[in-house]
Amino acid sequence: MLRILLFTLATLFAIPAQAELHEVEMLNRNAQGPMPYAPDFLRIAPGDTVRFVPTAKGHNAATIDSMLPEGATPFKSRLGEVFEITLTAPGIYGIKCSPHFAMGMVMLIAVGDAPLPPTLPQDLPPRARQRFDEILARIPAP
Ligand SMILES: [Cu+2]
Repeated sequence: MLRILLFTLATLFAIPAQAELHEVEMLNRNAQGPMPYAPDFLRIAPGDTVRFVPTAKGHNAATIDSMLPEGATPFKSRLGEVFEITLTAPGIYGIKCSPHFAMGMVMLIAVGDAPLPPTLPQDLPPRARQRFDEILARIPAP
């Protein structure tokens, strides 16, 4: 009995926390308005994976250069394809749909307990800035 208990404890401590998979739909419209990611905000653990699903055609997911954490690798998925990315570098990632950036198709991903950005970069299209402002006003601080 003791051996079983010790084995169980050793197994529990040997396995790191299970990395999670988070799904984001890419849509043409929902209650948030046109061209949304759903959800448009995720807070995930370092090592978790985000799967972008093209529920509607013609969308993708790409990092925004001015909203990429230090040490993070930029990415850009192909239009209309399911895309999975594992994020390890902590921080706040701004994500855009390449063809619909100007229409405000953006989302935020917080990896780890990174604080939310106090200001947004200057180079955002007005509608992207507006949607980021809406997201930031809605979500709780870490
Ligand atoms: Cu799009």
